[in-house]
Amino acid sequence: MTDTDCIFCKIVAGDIPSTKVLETDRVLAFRDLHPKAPTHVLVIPKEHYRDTAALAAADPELAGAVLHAAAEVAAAEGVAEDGWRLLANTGANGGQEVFHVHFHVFGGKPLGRMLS
Ligand code: DGP
Repeated sequence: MTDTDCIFCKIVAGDIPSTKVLETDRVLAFRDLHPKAPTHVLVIPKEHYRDTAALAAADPELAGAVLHAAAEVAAAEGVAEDGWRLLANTGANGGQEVFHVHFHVFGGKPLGRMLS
């Protein structure tokens, strides 16, 4: 399942270049174009789902595979021990700009607290 107008589907297809850090048969991780931390990687399912809710409803196993890949990325980037952040902006109020579900992996510096 792909969306011909989707930037991340084009990255999966290789039509838009990206710096890949991890790839499995169903999951891709690549560096964010505008990094907000020393490690800033996007982890996506190769199949197109618009957001976290759609992915979780349609394919919980794939959602788990994406989560597993995010932890592998953190370990491979060397940020697992010091800590890292996983973020999924969801929908307009959540600040989502690209409507192909993705998880941001941030690390490599103290990230501060979002909630206090
Ligand atoms: P979000 O607000 O959660 O939808 O963030 C989308 C992220 O996607 C944003 O941090 C920038 C990144 N991004 C957008 N277009 C591209 C692209 O073509 N390549 C890469 N590597 N990242 C992109």
